[in-house]
Amino acid sequence: MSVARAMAGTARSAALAAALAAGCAGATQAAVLRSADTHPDGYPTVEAVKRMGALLREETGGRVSIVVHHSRQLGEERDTIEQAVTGVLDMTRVNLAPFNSMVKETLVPALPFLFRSADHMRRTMDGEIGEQILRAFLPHGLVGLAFYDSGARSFYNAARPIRTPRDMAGLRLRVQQSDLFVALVNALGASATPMAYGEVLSGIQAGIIDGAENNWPSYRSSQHHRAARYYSLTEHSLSPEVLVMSKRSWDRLSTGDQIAVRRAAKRSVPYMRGLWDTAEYEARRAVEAEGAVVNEVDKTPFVAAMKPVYDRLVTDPLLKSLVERVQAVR
Ligand code: GTR
Repeated sequence: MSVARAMAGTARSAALAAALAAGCAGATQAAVLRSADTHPDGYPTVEAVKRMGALLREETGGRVSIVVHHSRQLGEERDTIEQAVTGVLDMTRVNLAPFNSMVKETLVPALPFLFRSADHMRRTMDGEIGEQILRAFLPHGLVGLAFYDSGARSFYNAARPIRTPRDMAGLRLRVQQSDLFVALVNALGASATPMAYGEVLSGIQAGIIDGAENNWPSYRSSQHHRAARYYSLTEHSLSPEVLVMSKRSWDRLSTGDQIAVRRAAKRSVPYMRGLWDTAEYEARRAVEAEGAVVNEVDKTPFVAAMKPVYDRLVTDPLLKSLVERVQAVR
């Protein structure tokens, strides 16, 4: 690169930095955005939002930063969604499942066996389909900022390995508060119990439920593996995580700061994925070392059992076309 071009590039970046630091619409007060997460400190979603905060502070010359309230300090996911809608909280990182009834588009990426792989999920959520789903939060008082990985969710329970849907008969399994997840579990012959995440461990220990379903890092960090040691690799949903901001908090930011927030959120995604891949691997190794019994599953009958779930929940033309577009992503 010539010296002149390099200098022009530097001048452009300096001008952009100055514009962002000054805030384009005039709001110049320092803002500390409060963000919630159900997971403990160190979990990939928590670390990703911290990274986003560091990037944001850098881009805005220290004017906008983020503090992450992890470990459910601000309540269960449903509570934090409500707080963000009403503007009591600036941001929350949750799974798409608790949004299924509020923002109908969020149902699609949570559908069982829709994504062929984590790569397929990433390509879909990084593209126009992901952007469309992020935009769908706006009429509900939220600004969709980014999707994070959540790996594949599988069933685990205290009673026995699940190899075929027949093994699910009679099991009481906790699901997220989403009609889709209730339908999914009931269609497989088990009995779905919607329950907040923070109540699952004591629910299994007290024998109110037999188990639940989740990805490796959550199975480990929640300690569920100690109470429900049979983990069966159904990998039935790759429902991603989403980071949303309160529209009320968003409106208080200058246009320049809004751009910086969006950019920092997007830039935290590859960082999160790096952490995620390591966390999945390590969580599986750790729970197995601590006695979890893992079994492979022939997914064919599980996939077949999902037909009535699709027939019942994917009736809206918008959702149908989204499903087809996801399937067409190569
Ligand atoms: C985790 C997810 C959380 C929450 C939790 C649950 O995998 O990261 O946001 O949805 O599952 O099952 O409630």
